[in-house]
Amino acid sequence: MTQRRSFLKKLSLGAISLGSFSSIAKAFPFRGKAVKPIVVSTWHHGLAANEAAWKVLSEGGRALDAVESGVRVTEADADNLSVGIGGLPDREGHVTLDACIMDENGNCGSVAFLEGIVHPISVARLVMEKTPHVMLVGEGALQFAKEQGFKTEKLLTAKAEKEWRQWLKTSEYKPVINVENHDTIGLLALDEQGNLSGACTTSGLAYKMRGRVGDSPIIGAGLYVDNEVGAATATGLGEAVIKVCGSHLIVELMRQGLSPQEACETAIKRIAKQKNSREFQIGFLALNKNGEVGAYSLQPGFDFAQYAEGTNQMKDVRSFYA
Ligand code: SD4
Repeated sequence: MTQRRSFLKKLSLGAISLGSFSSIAKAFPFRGKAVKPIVVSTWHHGLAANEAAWKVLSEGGRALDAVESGVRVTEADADNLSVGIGGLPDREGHVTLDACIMDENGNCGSVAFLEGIVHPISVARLVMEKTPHVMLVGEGALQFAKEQGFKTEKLLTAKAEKEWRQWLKTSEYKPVINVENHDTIGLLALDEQGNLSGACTTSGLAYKMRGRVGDSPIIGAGLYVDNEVGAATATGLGEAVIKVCGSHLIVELMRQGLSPQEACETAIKRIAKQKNSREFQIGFLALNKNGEVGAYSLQPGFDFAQYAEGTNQMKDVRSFYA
């Protein structure tokens, strides 16, 4: 065979496999009536966040508004030690916040290493809507927030400061499974119109190094939304999630025909191959375009809140390790 003919043959084989891929995409298994609206969010504080999101959705509102309203409840909760105003600080005593948001059109916005602002999710939304960028960090994010009229506040609450001073006595840096990691909120919603959006917000790992950013504000890691397919979000040790582009991975697996549950399990199994995977926690939560939900974690202890068909309830999650 001449070189040219073999090249053409390869091309046509490529076309066949591309063709079959697109037929998989077309046959994308959304069977039956979609469950909508629906909102799901990580951990127990998700119940209160879901209430606010559901209010928007049940009035026919947009998923994007629902996800922002939902996680703002958690950000404003001073008792929550890992999101917003109540967040535990880094090892130097600074509370630094990370958040991102993504809408049904693939637009997204993110802030990281932001200090002095209670609602990083709303700053992230404005990064999405008012700037040509996706992500602003640190000083620049703060400057933008101030320009947009956000008030700055001291974020270290008395409760968080007390915990930090206690930690300083040993300064032992060891994120504890389901203890220091148990409060990031990732919230996904499907609205009445069938559109998906997601939001994720956190103060990150307690006693992290100054400047450390986790997965939560990274589009594709802590959160990803593709309105043709589904959405996913992550909680736990951000470094491990970033290494596999966790949320994007789950959405792409769903695109290939996996259910949200199968996609979360596949992503967790990949993380389980990482070094020391018995010593940290990861939880994934996914929602597809049809309102089907999946969740899976590395270690036991992860749960999520689901509001659908008028009921807001906690759901237990199975884990890879016993
Ligand atoms: C981080 N993923 O900064 C976040 C922490 C977290 O529940 O999820 N806590 O790595």
